[in-house]
Amino acid sequence: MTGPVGLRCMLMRGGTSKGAYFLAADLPAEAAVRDELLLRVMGSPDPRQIDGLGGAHPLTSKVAVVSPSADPEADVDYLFLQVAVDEAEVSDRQNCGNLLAGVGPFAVERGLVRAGGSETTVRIRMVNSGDFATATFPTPDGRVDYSGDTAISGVPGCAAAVVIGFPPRRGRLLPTGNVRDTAAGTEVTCVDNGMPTVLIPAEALQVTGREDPKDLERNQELTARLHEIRLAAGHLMGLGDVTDTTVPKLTLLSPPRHGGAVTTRTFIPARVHPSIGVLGAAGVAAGLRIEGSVAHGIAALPEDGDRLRIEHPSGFTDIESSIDPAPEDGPRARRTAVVRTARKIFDGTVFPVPPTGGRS
Ligand code: NQM
Repeated sequence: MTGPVGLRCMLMRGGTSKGAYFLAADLPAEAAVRDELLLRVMGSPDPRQIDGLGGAHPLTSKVAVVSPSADPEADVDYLFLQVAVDEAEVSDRQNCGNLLAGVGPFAVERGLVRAGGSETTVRIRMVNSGDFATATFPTPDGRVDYSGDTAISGVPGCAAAVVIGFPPRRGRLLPTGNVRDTAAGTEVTCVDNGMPTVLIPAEALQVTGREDPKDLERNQELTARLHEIRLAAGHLMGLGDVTDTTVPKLTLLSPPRHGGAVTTRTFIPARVHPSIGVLGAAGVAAGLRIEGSVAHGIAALPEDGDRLRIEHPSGFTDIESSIDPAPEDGPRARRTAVVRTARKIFDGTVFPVPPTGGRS
């Protein structure tokens, strides 16, 4: 009998998600070999992920792979991998702005970046999209301090703030080139501010947009219609056949109920997000600001300033967002900033299910 082979791994909550963080050097270099190993680390495919680290939901079945960056504009590279729960699939086709919140602290913990005084800013290249971000967090005494009094909706208790900033994006905010498109007979706005997202007025689908996520997931007529819209929008957005991919996401919009700018329910894309993703929120915020988008007549934009409040099932996300409305080839995101928190849960060695499935 041979002993199990372990891997160095840190489990962290990043924003409202949870994932396994690895140094790229601790994983196989070849993507197919790495992904097969990560399935065994997370316990997929299995609806309960009972034999691995995964938490039986897309938001707790995530992996961040971090390495020193060769890009002079970044300290570290961050590759996000979505590990499917009940399918043997690992995808690099989407980003994750929530796990992003843990990347800076992880880089300091692993010695990739030196803590710089009472707080540290880490410059991050998001490998999935080529976008950049900065993350600033407290590092008194040269160590990451996760404790603080910042609360974010969807996470009990408080922790230290991780301030995330996104510089102007090179990509177009409107991937179809249109402010509105018709997808499977429904008028939508397709937006990409780091996460391809289809904005849909909830009213157009005969729902209020205030429903409980579980009720929306159970509504078969609604989910069938959303599936059609997503397939059509995927083609319009240049993403090809999106049947088996996790992007684009779909966000239902309805008027705000608690003084914010808009109420949202986001399909990611099968499950309904218990809150909203960071880049998902960035897309909604930008979409709200685009003249003529489907958000008009639904959203209540603040009179001034970049900050707006996106309401979602577990509370709200405040996000700062500004756009350049009229370059020649359509609006672009100027700047986006959001506050998250992150926490180291465990640091150690993970033992993946053996390749034999445990048979000797
Ligand atoms: O949009 C969920 C999450 C996300 C992604 C998803 C995210 C983002 O909440 O930036 O963070 O849309 O699959 O982790």
